[in-house]
Parts: sequence; structure tokens; C-alpha cells
Amino acid sequence: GHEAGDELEGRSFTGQSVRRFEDRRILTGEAEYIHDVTPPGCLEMAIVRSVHAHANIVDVDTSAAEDHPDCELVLTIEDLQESYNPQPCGLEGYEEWSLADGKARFVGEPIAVVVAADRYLAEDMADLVNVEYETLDPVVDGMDARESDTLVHEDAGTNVADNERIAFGDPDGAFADADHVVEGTYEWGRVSGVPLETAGVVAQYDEDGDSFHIDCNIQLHTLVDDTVYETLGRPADRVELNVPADVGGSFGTKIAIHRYCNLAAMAAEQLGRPVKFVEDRIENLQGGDMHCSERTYEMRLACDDDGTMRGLDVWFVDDFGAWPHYPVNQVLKPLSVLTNSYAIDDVVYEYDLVLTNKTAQTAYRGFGVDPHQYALEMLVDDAARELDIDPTEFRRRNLVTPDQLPYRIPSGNIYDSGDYPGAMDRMDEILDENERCEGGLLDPETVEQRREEGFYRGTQTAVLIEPGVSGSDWTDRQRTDDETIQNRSREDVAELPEHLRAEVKPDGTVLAWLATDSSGQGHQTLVAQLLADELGLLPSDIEVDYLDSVEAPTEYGSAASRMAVMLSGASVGVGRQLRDALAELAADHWGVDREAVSYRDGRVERSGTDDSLSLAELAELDDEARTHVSYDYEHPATGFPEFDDALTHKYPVYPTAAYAVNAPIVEVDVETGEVEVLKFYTLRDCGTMLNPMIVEGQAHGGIAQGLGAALMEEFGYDQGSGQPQAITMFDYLLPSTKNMPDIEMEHTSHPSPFTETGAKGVGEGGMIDAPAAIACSINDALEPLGVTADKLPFTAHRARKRLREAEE
Ligand code: MCN
Repeated sequence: GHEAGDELEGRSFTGQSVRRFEDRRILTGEAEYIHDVTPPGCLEMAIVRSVHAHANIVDVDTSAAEDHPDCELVLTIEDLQESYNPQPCGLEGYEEWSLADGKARFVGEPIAVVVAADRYLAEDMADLVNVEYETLDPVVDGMDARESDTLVHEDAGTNVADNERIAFGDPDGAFADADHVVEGTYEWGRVSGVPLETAGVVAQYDEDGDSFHIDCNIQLHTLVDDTVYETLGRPADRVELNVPADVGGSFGTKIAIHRYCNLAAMAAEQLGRPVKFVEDRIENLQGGDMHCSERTYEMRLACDDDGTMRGLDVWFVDDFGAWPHYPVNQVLKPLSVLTNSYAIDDVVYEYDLVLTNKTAQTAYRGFGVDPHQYALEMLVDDAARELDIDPTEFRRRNLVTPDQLPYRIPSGNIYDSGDYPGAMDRMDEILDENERCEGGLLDPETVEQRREEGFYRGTQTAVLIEPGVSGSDWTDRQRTDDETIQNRSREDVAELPEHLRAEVKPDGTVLAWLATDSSGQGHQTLVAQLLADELGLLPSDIEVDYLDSVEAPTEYGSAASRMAVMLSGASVGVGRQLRDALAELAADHWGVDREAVSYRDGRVERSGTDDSLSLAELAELDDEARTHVSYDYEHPATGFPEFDDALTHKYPVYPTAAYAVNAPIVEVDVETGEVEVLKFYTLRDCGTMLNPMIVEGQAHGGIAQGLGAALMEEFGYDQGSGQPQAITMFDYLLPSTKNMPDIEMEHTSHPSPFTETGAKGVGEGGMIDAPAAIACSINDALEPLGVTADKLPFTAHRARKRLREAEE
């Protein structure tokens, strides 16, 4: 990659692997994370958490803690109910307080908080709080929860918090007419992103203004803002929320409603002193509201003898844990890739969102699309085998073809651009040239020989779509009744633009401000690259800073793989505005018409003369801040009639469709059940690559997380007691360099016709496409033994079990 300041005049920085500005400070220890924020007089908070999955709280005795000289404050539910509000939940009808109200609903649920001079003392004080419980039977299994008499929330009267059936086309007809109906059950284990930096907050209260300043390493301040204002019972402008420039990863997990933000703010108000809280690793893994989808799918595919897919029936249960938090709409996002890369018109989609006595869900890279793609590809494999068609050939026959693009899937979303069959062909070529030949990992002779030794190899390709760039407010669909949805007009569905500001500094360099937060994606570099091109400067001439929540307009922010598209569009817009503003300033200065001046490579020139002004000279002339500009880039779906139908029905619209064809070469040891990925080939299309090095980094990280979900990671629970079984890194197995194969990556580019720069979102790829690819490759490897990877993670234990069952 190029050094950020490389002299590359006359060349475009967009599309180049410009090194990330962020990395120097991260690698040299100069980055500022939440734990580095320590205002004078700062105290620390510890949380007393439930040790039971389901229990009535009979009594919370805080006297020993309160009597202790080191204890600054204890807060219980009574204190909260006296002065604050419940926090908004993801669905109506659930009253959630930041501390358990009378009943604990998962192991780790906060019951009280204690504040002391430092975390050690605070933990000691927390130990002095004595909670008396009356234990209840826990609801642990999501499938059983639907019928169970034991209720997680008695007032709700059911553990099924949401359920919906949506039909597109004529699925009944398709299933009645088709030659075959193939069905399968596929399970996706509870996994999540596990960022290096756990979640944390530093809250300060200003008594004079009755206002709060809250620093927290959250992913989207826009989502947390509302919950914090409402919970504290203050107007929005009295709560300033600031996300540090450096967040040590989020992957969606830091998006949702986090009680610790509210609790630290309340404690800061009560004490009149700053209060800090940063989760330790156990808290992060068990109680930090940071698990994601746990789904059981029952799917059916209707096909004809010739291998044409006719209809799809998707039914699943998603075990959401104890509270239906904001990302309840994860059950809907799969609608944006409903039929993946296949042309199927008649589909039914139904789900039950159930509550159990487990940690509540948050978002995780993929936002519920990853399990859908996995289950669908499993079904396609099962169907191919039942129809006795080669699984690759079966896929190929049903792919959306290039001449069909842009292609509208039944649920209304549109795939923008690409060549899916071409990508399958290219991957075949790559495998033929490198691995299916002599000496290759899939050399038929080697495969046969390894099989005799008990090691089964295989690979399976498929085209996996990654939806990118959400922005419409389909997110609150669950809160809206059917009639309201049917009567919704296009105007009711907000599209959130991306805001960017910039100005010229006295030295002629440019300062730009992002309105949203980053967690490691490299957005500062992205804006610097794009703006450098727009202004004819070097990326190192562009400094990029962040606005805080009060300064920034309410935006959606960095989620749903949208910033490459939104920020590149905003950078182009702000660059154009800045060029115009500078040209106008120069024209005024020279007393000539605007048409008589032009902007070129960091200077404004006066035509027909040798006169020109540099940015520094213009900045000096600019005493009215006329070169401070801002721009709002419109979401690509805005103004697209094709998207209207989906939007007005509040179906998820994701206007970019990046995709990957993966070929993980897996080897299963049929004795131990262990699966090793020997090599991972991947061919990817994200349209215009703005920074190939970042794109590849995103894919590497995503594939690692996808491998974890496919083979290793799982938040298991004891089925009897509801105790979490993975609360340390010894039990929650993250992939490391030891587990990661070499990744051979190639790119193809079909720029999106819908976006300013042709870019498509990529931030969730890998996690969306790797699990399905690995599972189907296992299916290929174990085909002779009749075993499939029908439950993820396909751990050695599960694989062994399936292999033994198949033997019988
Ligand atoms: N990019 C590019 N060209 C493209 C597309 C993307 O160069 N055609 C680059 C962009 O420069 C951008 C990055 O790739 O910096 C990711 O862009 P995009 O796909 O738009 O995703 P977002 O920037 O909106 O980031 C969100 C996305 C999501 S949803 C999760 S989850 C996730 C992810 O990003 N969390 C991450 N990647 C992460 N990476 C890090 N390091 N940490 C996280 O928490």
C-alpha cells in the first residue's frame, strides 16, 4: 500500500491501497479508547448480576455495602423507579428497567450497581450486596419456549414475542405443482462478534445545566441517544454523547440498548462525579447483551425434474434471549436476499421470535442474513442430492443471469449488478488450475488416498449475496400494525442521508467532519482519499474528525455496510461544494464572474491570466467562513420507483448486492470429527473498490468470523439450569492464526449503477458467505458417508455424532 503522504500527483487515490491513517496511532499505542478517558475525580462502577437464569428477587440487602467506608453509592431498582424511566425496548409491551425489576431473566442480568474509587474496590463492594432469590424453572430451548407454560414475561402471556408470515407470489401453487418438494432442518448456533475492546462508558453530570456528557464506545450513537435521553428523562439536547475516535471493534455488538450507559449516567448524577464502567471479559461474554441469532430453520424447496427451483418455504424460530431488544428486525433482514442468487418467484417467509432465559440479542455482522444463507444453501445441497443432480450444476441452472440484472427479488429488494454464472465459472477455472490438477489439494488421486486414511476432502461453490446500505426505517416494522403498514406512503418511509462537513484551514489543508462513528473500518482514510481526488490534494492534506451527538444531525451511521457508499457519495458532494465555494470566493476577490475562474489541483485560476490563488491564500481571504461547507448524500434507494413497493410495505431495502463465490477446501477427520479448512479460495465483487487493502482486510476478518461460526464458536447453555457455558475465552472458541487457512482472494468488479462511485457495501461479507460455504464444502466431503453439516458450529463433537449415527 501507499504511504498516506506519497506523492502521487495527477493520479487518483480512489481505488488505491492507501495506508490507513488510523493504523499509526493504533499500532503505536496512541489511539484513545474508552478506558483512556478518565476525567478528574472519576469513580468506577461495578454491577451486581444475577447468578440465576430465572428467579424472583425476594430481597436485595445493600446495608453491608452502604455501611462500608469505601462505598460511594449503591443503586437498586427502587432508586431507579424513584427518579428515572424504563428504557425503550425493541418491541412494545415490555417494560425494561436498567436493573432487574422483581425478577431476574438471565444469568448476568444487572440487579444493582455499586460505585467506589476504583474498580477493585467497587467489585469488593458489589460482593457485599446480598441478593435473596426464589429460583424458577428457566426457559432455555427456543423451540420448546413456544409451547412452554413457563413464561419469561408473564405480562406478555407468551414467549413468542413476534411472529409473522409473509407470502410472495403463489407459493401454494408452486408447491402443489412441483415435481419434488425437498425439506430440511438446519440449526445455527448462538454466536457473536467478540471485539478486542469490551463495551464501556464514562458518564459526567453537570448540575448547573442539568446535563450529561457521556463518552462511550458505542457503534451508533444515534440508536443509543434515544434510549439514554428517555431513560434519564431529559430532553435530547441535555445529553451529549461522544464516541471516542478509536473503538476496538464492534461488529454490530455495540449497537443495541446497553444498560450500563444509563446506569453510569444515573450514578454520575447521584454523586455529582464522573463514573466509569468498562465490561470485563466475562461480563462481555455472558451478560453484555451481545449475543446474536440462534435459529432453527425448517425449509422446503419445490423443484421440477429438470432442476428448476419453483418455490421456497422458509420457517424459523429465533431465540432472542430475555428481552426483545432493538435488533428484533434481524428476523426481517433476510428478506433482502430472500432467494439468494437464485431466481425463485414464489416464496413464503415465516418466523417466530421467541424469548428465553438467556442473554438478549444484539446485532452481529450479517444481521441475521448469515443463518438464512447457510440454511438456504444447505437446502439446495439436500435438494440436489435428492434430485440426483450435481450440486454445482443445480445452482448454475437457477442463478439470476447478467441480463436479468438489476433483478427484483420477490420481497422487492433489487440486486444491482454482477455476473453470477461468470463468477462460478471463474472459480471453477481457479480450482481446475490450482487444486484439481496433479499435486493439488483436490487432485482426485490424493483425495482418494486421503479418504483411505480416514480424511475426507471436499469443496462446494455457490454465489452468496451480501446486501449493503440499509437506511430506510423498515427497522420499526414490528412496532407497526398491518393496517398502518398497508396505508403507508412513500413519504412516510425515511431515507437517512449521510452528512459530511469540510472547511479549509489557514495552512491550506482541509478539515472534514464525520457525523457518524467508526469501530475500525478506516472511514477517516476513506474520506481523505475521496476528498483528495475531488480537490486535487494529497490524502495527507485532509484531516478527518468526528462530530459529537449534539453537533451531528441524527443519522443512521456505520452499520449495514453502508459507509463506503454513503461516505464516498458525501465526499464527492462536499468536494464539489468546497470547489464551488472557493471559486466564488476567488471570483469575488478578483471582481470577476464566477465563470471566469476555475478550480484545478488545489488552486483557483483566473482564465486568460496567470493569476491563481492557493487554498492557503483563499483561506486567508475567507473571513466569513464561506468555505465551511456541508453536504447530505441521499441514500441510493431514495427516488427509485423500483424500491417503493418494498419500502412502503416496510421490507428491507439494500440497494447494493456485493457477492462472493467461495471455495473452502475442507478436510474432515472421520475418526475425531475434526474439520480443517486447508485453503480458502474466494472471488469477490463489491463494485468499485475504493481502497482494495481495506476491502481485503474486511473480507479476511469476515471470513475468520465466518469460520468461527461454522466450526468453533458457540454460546452454549446448560439445558437444565440455563447457566451459560461459554463465559471465558477457554470456552468460547475464537479462531486464531492456527485455525485460519491461507486465503486466496480475487476480485471482479461490476460497479453498482445505483451509487455515486459504483461502490457496494462489503463490511459484512465473509461472515455472511463463509459459514454457508464451509458447511456446503463439508457436505461435499462427507457425501459418500451421507452426513451433512446440518447444525453449526459443526464442532468435532457434533461431526462425530453425525458420523456415528450414519454408521448405524
Ligand atoms: N470499502 C471500499 N470499497 C468498497 C466497499 C468498502 O474500499 N466498495 C471499504 C471502505 O473504505 C470502508 C470499509 O471498506 O472503510 C467498510 O465499508 P462498508 O462495507 O461500507 O461498511 P461500513 O463502513 O458501513 O462498516 C460497517 C460494517 C459492519 S455492518 C460491521 S458489523 C463491521 C464492519 O463494517 N464491523 C467492523 N467491519 C468492521 N471492521 C472493523 N475493523 N471493526 C468492526 O467493528
